[in-house]
Amino acid sequence: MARILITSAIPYINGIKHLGNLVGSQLPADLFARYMRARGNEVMFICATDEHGTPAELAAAKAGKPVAEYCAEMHEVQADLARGFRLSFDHFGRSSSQRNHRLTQHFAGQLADHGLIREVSEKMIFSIDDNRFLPDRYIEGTCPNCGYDSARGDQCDNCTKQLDPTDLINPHSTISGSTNLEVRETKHLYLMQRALRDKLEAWIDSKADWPVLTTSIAKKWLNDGDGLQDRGITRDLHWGIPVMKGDQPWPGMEGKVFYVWFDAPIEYIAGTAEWADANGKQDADWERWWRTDKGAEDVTYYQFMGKDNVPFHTLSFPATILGSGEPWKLVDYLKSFNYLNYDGGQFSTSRGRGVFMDQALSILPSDYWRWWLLSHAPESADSEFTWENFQASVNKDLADVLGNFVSRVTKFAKSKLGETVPEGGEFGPQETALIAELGVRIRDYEGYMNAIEVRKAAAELRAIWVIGNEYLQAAAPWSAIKTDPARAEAMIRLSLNLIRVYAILSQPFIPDAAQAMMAAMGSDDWTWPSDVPEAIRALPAGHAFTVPENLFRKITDEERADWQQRFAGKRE
Ligand code: B3M
Ligand code: ZN
Repeated sequence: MARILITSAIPYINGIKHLGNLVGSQLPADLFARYMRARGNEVMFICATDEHGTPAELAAAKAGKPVAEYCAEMHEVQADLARGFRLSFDHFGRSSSQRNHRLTQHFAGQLADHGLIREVSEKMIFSIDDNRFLPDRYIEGTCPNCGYDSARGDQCDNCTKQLDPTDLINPHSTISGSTNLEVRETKHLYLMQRALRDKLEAWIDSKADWPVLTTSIAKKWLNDGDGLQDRGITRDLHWGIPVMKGDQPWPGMEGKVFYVWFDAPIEYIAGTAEWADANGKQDADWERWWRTDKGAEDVTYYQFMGKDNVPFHTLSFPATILGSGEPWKLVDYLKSFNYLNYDGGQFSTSRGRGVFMDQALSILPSDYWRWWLLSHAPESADSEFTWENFQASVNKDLADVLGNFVSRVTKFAKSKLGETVPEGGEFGPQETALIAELGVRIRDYEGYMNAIEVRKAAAELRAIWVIGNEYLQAAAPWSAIKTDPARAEAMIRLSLNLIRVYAILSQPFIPDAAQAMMAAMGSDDWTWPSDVPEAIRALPAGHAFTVPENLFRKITDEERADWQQRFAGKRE
């Protein structure tokens, strides 16, 4: 039994995530967590909401709520959707937790003690009416280069010129529209990542087995001329983790908070501490997942995220960990994903384009989405959601292949042989061949799952469902029953057992359908079918089963057309 630590990138608090966000981190992480548990390993699976930063403040202001209240509410909304999608987190934490406050302040103190923090004075735009410093992208004005009147403080979208906010003509705050702005001097802390460059490079070089997507991004940032810059880790904001050196005040940093990307990955650790708190455990119980001096030396740590998050997880967060000089666990395997596009364009949160998690669950059960998303995960390249493809996958893979097998077997068995596993007949050459093929395919499936090759694992699982149908078609128990009833009984005994094996194998992808199949087989034995000849005999003759409700329904052409129209843009 191995010990497996799994974290998913933590979703921003400001709004409901779309299916592209889901398939880039939380969903594949859940697939892997479920699989690792099914194989009998000890798993700790952590996610959380990412609650700090300007976007959270602005979203709260837009909702007309104090930011703490907004975050608490949105956390519940996201937790509910996670349950709806059957995401099996051991804990779904909050980056605004006291645990994260203390750990973030602790890491900053450690980094300072190791000489890895320097103070920098900079000039920034302060909005007097908003009573706050404005990040570059919250300042707009006229481009000095092309005259475009909505150029942002960091760049003109019209002529692409890189800008400084002070270059803009007639600058104004995009928060209030106020032009009452002035340049003020402010001090910030910088994490001296450059000083850790060699350590980081050696560490990344030691990860020969990482996906190319992950290492290529890490290397690019490490080696690009100005790739590994020292990073500002503080901000002039009201909402966030107050800047402290451990539990001591940080002179000159009063009223400032840590940058959201500094505290967010620390929440992976804090979230595990929150898990301990929520379950009446001790510090030692979470530390044995994270501290290699306290039991984590035999933990294997996997992270899941979209490609845009890779630099923060291969450089910035490891710089925090390595720079602390303390024995915290570093990631062992980093699985990253490309983007999922939507019907000829991109998902867009601002324009409400595409399907969002709440909408998805309002039209179909989570298994339909889980299956499509995982079997089309954007691994080697970006992939695209289209309604045609979704309809075809659901109708073929789930309804025609898996659903149909379960329904044919159980209905035939019940009507001809009764509602218990039939007794007669030995397995013959056809059954032996099926068992052998199943054995080979399950080994392949395990190989893909262990390697987190999500699409290949889905294709293999589908192939495993297909061979059940092919067997049934070739064996034809409906004919055999007329001439050799004992043969037909043997076929049905095998097929009912196959349904239970399918439930176990499919559970990481489609947990609800797997539960329904297992319940219909009157079993609660989820033992992984490592030994196929044994697994295929687990339900003995005389064991009662029931015919389940239709596992999957088909998507009609009318529904498809309706949904396509409904989700094309502008969320109602
Ligand atoms: N919240 C970005 C995102 O949701 C960010 C991830 C943080 S991971 C520590 O894509
Ligand atoms: Zn311009």
